[in-house]
Amino acid sequence: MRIVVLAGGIGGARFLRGLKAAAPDADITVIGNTGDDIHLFGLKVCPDLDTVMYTLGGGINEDQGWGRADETFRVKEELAAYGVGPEWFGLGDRDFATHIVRTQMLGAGYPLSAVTQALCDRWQPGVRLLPMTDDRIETHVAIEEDGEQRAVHFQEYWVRLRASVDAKAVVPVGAEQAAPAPGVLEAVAQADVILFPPSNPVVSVGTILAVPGIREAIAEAGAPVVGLSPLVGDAPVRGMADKVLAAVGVASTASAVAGHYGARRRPARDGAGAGLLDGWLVDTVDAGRVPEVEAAGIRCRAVPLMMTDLDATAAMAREALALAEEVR
Ligand code: GDP
Ligand code: FO1
Ligand code: CA
Repeated sequence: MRIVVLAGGIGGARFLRGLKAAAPDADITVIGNTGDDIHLFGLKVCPDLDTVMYTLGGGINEDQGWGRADETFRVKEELAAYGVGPEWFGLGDRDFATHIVRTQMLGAGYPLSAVTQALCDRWQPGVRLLPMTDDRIETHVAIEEDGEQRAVHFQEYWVRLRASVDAKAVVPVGAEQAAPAPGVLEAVAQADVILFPPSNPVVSVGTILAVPGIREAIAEAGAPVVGLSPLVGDAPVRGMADKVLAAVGVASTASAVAGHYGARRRPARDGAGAGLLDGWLVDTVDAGRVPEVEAAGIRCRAVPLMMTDLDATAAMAREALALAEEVR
C-alpha cells in the first residue's frame, strides 16, 4: 500500500511513528513542510524536515519533540560571547552538524530534495521524506507590536514571542513562485491513501497546500483523503494552531478545521464541495462535532486522538486507514 502523508513537525512526526507501526509493510512518502525554514549564522535550518527525520530515525529529543537527544549548546554560547544572535533560537551542537552538511550541499548545487535524501541516508527514517518544494518559501506572520504593524518570521512569532500576540495574517512568502519538489506530484497521483496527520492546519499542512499544484493534485487524486484533528476539546494539544487559525478566519474546533479543508467532490456522495477531505477523525471528547462535519459532506468518526504512546498512536493510524477504506 502506498501512503502519502503531508507533515509538519512534532504532530506529523509522532503520527508517522504510529503509522509505521500500524502499517509496517506500507510504502510511505512524507511531503514535509519547509515554510518553517530559517537561515541563521549562514546556515539553512529546516525544523520540520529535521523533526520528522530525527523522530523516525531515533535521534530526537523525546521530551522536547524537536532538536537532538543528548544535546549541548557550546557553539551557541560561543556565538553569544561574540554578541551574535538570535539568542532566542536554540540550535544545539549536534543539530548544527546537520545544518552545516545541508548548507554545504546546497552551496555545491544540490537541491534540497537531494540533500534531504542524503541526510536520511544516515537516519534511515523508514519513509521517503520529500520537502514540499526545492524552492525557498518562508512563512511570515503579520503582528502588531508596540502599536506598530510588522511581519516577523514564523520562528520569531512562535519561539521569541511564543504566539503571545495575535496573528493578523499568515503569509507563505515565495509560495506563488514555488514548484513541488521532484516526486511530490507523482507520489500523490500514485497513492492508495492520502493522510493529513494532526499537523498544524495553517502553518504546516496549509503551507504545503500553498505550493502551486499540490492542492490540485490532492483534490484530483484517485486515493481517499483522510485527516486527523490536531484540535482536541476546541484547543490545540500543543502549539499555536488557535492563533494562526484565527488569522485565517477559522474557529478553533475540530469541525471548523475539517470545514476549512473542505469536502472533496466525489460523485458517490451528496452535498460535497470542491475541497480536499473524504474522511475526518475527531477525538472522542469532540464526538458532538461529528454531525457538523458529516453535514459538510465529510465522513467523520470520533476516536481517541491523543498520541500518548506508540500503541495509542498506531491505533489512530489504523482508524484513519479504516476510514479511508470506508470512503474509497
Ligand atoms: P509542529 O511543526 O512541530 O508545530 O508540528 P505539526 O504541525 O506537525 O503538528 C502540530 C499540531 O500537532 C498542533 O496543532 C497540536 O495540536 C497537534 N498535536 C500534538 N500532539 C497531538 C496529539 O497527541 N493529538 C492530536 N490530535 N494532535 C496533536
Ligand atoms: N522550538 C522552540 O520552541 N524553541 C527553540 O529554540 C527551537 C529551536 C529549534 C531548533 C531546531 C529545530 O529543528 C527546531 C527548533 N524548534 C524550536 C522547533 C521549531 O520552532 C519548529 O518550527 C516547530 O515545528 C514549530 O512549528
Ligand atoms: Ca513546524
